[in-house]
Amino acid sequence: MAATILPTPQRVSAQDGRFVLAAGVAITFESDLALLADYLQEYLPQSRVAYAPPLGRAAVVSLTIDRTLSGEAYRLEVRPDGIVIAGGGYGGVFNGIQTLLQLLPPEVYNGRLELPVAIACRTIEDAPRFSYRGQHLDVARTWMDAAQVKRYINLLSHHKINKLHFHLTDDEGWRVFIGSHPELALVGGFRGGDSPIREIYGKFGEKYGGYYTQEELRDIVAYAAVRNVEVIPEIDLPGHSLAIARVHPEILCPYTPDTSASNGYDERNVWCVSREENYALLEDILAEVCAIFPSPYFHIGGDEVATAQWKHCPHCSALAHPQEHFTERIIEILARHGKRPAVWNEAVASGRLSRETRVHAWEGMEAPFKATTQGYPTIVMPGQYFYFDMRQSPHEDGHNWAAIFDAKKVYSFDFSAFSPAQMQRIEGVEGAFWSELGVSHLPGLTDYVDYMLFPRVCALAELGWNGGGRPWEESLRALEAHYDRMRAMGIFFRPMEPEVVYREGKLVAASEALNPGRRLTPAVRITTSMPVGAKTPASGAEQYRAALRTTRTCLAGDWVLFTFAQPLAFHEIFLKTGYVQVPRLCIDEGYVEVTYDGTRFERIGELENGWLRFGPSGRPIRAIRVVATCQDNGGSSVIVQPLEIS
Ligand code: TNX
Repeated sequence: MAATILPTPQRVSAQDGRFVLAAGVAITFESDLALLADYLQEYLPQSRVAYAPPLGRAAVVSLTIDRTLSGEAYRLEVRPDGIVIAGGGYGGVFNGIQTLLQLLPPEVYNGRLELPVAIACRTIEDAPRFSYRGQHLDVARTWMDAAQVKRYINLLSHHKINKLHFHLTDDEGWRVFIGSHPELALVGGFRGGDSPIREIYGKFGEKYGGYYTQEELRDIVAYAAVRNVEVIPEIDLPGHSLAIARVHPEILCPYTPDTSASNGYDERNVWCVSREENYALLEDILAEVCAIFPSPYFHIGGDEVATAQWKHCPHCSALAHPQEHFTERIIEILARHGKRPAVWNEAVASGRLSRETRVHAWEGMEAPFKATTQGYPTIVMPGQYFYFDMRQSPHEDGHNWAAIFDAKKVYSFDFSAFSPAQMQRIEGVEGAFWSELGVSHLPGLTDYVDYMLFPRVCALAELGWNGGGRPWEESLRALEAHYDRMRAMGIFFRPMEPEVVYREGKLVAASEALNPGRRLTPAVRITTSMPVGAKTPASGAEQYRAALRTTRTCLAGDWVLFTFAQPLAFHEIFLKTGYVQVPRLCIDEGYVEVTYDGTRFERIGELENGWLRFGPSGRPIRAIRVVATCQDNGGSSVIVQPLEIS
């Protein structure tokens, strides 16, 4: 089962027996965990939060702290009499809850979970490889309102992502309301129309934009905190500052730019680093933003500074290192407000900035190599693996300057390229979502962002949790088993491209996992002793398309028979009852037989969690029969998946 929890837990040990999660189950908690008890209760609406352990032998899900574990580590025990989630801290308990949700049917994510649910007993001991598992969101180019941002926080948190890098300002918009300078958001939050910021990126002929009030931002922060997500704000400085420069042109270097190519429009977007008043304005801005976000870090940008603007400046041109000069001043301001700086890798190019500075290394593999060698705490995010604004195949939408790649490539990221000393500097990984192209896709809908983020975020989550290195086939299986969960979460995700093969005069498209290059789909008839639902007939499984579902539970002696039209030679057959991702609605106990002559059956193995994977025994087989030995599977039907034959 372990393979289907995403990200993969470190250790899972199966035990005998099962726990039946039934309506009325009590959630008990240690005092610091009240928020999490309420959180879990939202996913288990038929449960009740109990302020004291219930008397007697009532079943409980209990949330506790175990100080011997590290903060985000947890131990999840499913025992016959209840479930215990022990975390090193709040984050650990949260992570344990996410794993528990994944042990339940996907409907747990859309409010349609039906109880009771039987969960096989096991102990999961788990902890993340990296403390920083982040996703960046650019809300400057495409405006996303607070509800959209919260939705992403929630989706990320289900994948144990624990940082949101919130890119709040850029050339195209200023998205945070600053009380001491309201014009920044009121004017600078919009482009086109009567705004001094001209229209761009798929939004033409209308005024476009938006900003967050400080109340909304505090609400986002609190919502994220419940979900173990730290929100790290970014005000991108000293470049990428066109929006604020159009509202306050006096922050630019004092020279008259040549605007003949831009119809008189001043396109300069870099702060003058020599103008003293700029630091007072920045102090006003940063002080307010620091107060909103409790994160110990503040991202101050530093990327892609158009340094030519300083060369034209009578003052800045005299400075040997204008960007460092500026960054050091900003770091001083942040320090006064109790924050440490984070920057894009360009800002530490010379290596002279303090080693307190966290570096987001995006410019190829060289960037994280260099930053870690220099001794900076580093977030690994080279564009060709982590820029989820890149297109996923040549014919899809997205940028392509860093690479064209899908989730498979994200999974393939190889940390062994770093030395042990470098690894010590790596705090974790981050995906980036830059949104220049988002506005062309109905920005009020989240479909485009969903499509670009998922399932690449799933791969990011796996890398951040485990450091990667698993065989692709295993990751793909776990990912495809996760599709139903993403569907239930309402994610408009991009499935992995199917593999297309030419077979028996037809082009056949199939998932790569179901068809690792050599999947067989021999003609088969499926019959069973149990009544089959009209909407879930045997024909779907016979065509290897959909699962069969009965209309009652299984009793001892019930059987399912797969009869092949031709004797079948094979390498491996994966026979699965129950949901793809959880051992529920399966034939809990039973055995599997095959026949070589069509009449005499030989027993070849027992079901485990409703599954059996078996190899050939020399002769082609004519039929497979599964026979139940259990009375009742705790549900109201039995699911039989199409055979996976290679
Ligand atoms: C580079 S990455 C940028 C962004 C763009 C992105 C597009 C970085 C720090 N700067 O401003 O949106 O490329 O992929």
